[in-house]
Amino acid sequence: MHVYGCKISYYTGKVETYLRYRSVPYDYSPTVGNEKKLIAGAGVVQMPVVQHTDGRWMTDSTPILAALEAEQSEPTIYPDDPALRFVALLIDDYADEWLWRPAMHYRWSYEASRRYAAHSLYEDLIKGTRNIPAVLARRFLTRRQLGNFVKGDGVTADTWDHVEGAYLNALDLLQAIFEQRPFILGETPTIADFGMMAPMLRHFSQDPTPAEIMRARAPAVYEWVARMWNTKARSGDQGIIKQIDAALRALLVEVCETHLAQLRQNANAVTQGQARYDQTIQGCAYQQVPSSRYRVWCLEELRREWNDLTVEAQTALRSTLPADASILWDDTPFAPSNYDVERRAPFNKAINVFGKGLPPG
Ligand SMILES: N[C@@H](CCC(=O)N[C@@H](CS)C(=O)NCC(=O)O)C(=O)O
Repeated sequence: MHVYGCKISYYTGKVETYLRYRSVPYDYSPTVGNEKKLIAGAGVVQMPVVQHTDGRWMTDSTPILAALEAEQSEPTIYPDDPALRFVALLIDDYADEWLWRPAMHYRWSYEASRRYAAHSLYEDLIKGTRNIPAVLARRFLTRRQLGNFVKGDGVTADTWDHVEGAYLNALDLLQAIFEQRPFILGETPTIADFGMMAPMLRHFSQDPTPAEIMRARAPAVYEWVARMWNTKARSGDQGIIKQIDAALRALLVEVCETHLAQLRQNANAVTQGQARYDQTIQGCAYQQVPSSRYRVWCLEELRREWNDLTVEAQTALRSTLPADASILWDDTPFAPSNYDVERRAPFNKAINVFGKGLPPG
C-alpha cells in the first residue's frame, strides 16, 4: 500500500495502526506535492489517501478499514454480536468526529504543542517544496490551523473548559475500561480501538501538552496507545465481552451526549442550508461552528447500521443508551447528504469533512 498523509496526522495514524496490525507493508509520502494525483484518484486532498497494491485509490479511514477487513479471513475487527458491533462503530465515529476539536485545540492553543506541530508539519510537508523561509511557513501553518480548526470551530474563553473536558472525560472513561481489560471491548482490538487511536496516537499522546496530561492522569491509556501500535492480529477466540458493562456504558453516555447531539444539530443546520450554526453540547454553547455535509453522511451510516440490527439488539441498546441516542431511531427528517449514494466508499470520489478542506470563512 502507499499511504499519503503526514507524520502527525490524526487519521493517518489510525490507518497506519491498522496496517501494522494486519502486517500490511506500506510506503509513505506527504500529500503536499502530490495534490493532482490525489484529486484524480480519490477526489480530494486529505490525510490519508491510500493507493492499494491493486492500483485503486482509497480515502476516509473508516471505509478504508472496512474494505481492507473484507479482504481478510476471520476473525475481524468487528464484533460478531450485533449490538457490540454497533457500539464499536459508534465509538469509532465519536473518536473521528467529536474528539477532533479538543485534539486541534490542545495542538494549536498551547505554545509547546504548536511549536512542535508547526516544526513537524514544515519538515514533513513543506521543506523543499515551497520557496519560503521556514519561519514564515511555520507562522502560516499555525495561523491556518488555529484560525480554521480551533477559533473557527467555536473554541473561545467561554467554551475552553468544555473543550478540554471532552479530552479529560475520554481519558477517565478509557482509563476505567483499561483497568479491566487490554482493549475497549475485550482481549483484542476492534474498530472502536482503531477509531480511538486517531486522536490518541498522533495528537494526545504525542503533542507535549496533552501527552503530559495523559501520562499523569490516565497511564493505562498511555500504555494502550503503545499496545495498539504493537499488536498483531491473531487467530482464535477474540475474547470480546458478552455484554455492555458499567465502564463501557459510561463511555457510551459521553459518546451520545456529545457526538450524537452534534450529529443531530449538524443535520438540522445542513437541512436549513446554514454554513455555520450555534451548537449546544452538554449545556455548553458553541457559537457559529461550521456545518458538514460529510457528517450528515456519518449519521446516515450509523442509522443504516442501526436499521440493520435485529429488533432484539435494538431493544437492548435502547434501554442502555441515553436520550441523545434517539436520533438513531426517531425518524427525525433531515436533508440527505447525497454523498456516496452508490455506496462505493472508500473507492468513490470523496468529499472533505468541511468544504474543500477548510471550514467556510
Ligand atoms: N473522514 C476522513 C477525514 C480525513 C481528514 O479530514 N484529515 C484531515 C487532517 S488529519 C485533513 O486532511 N484535513 C484537510 C486540511 O487540513 O486541509 C478520515 O477519516 O480519513
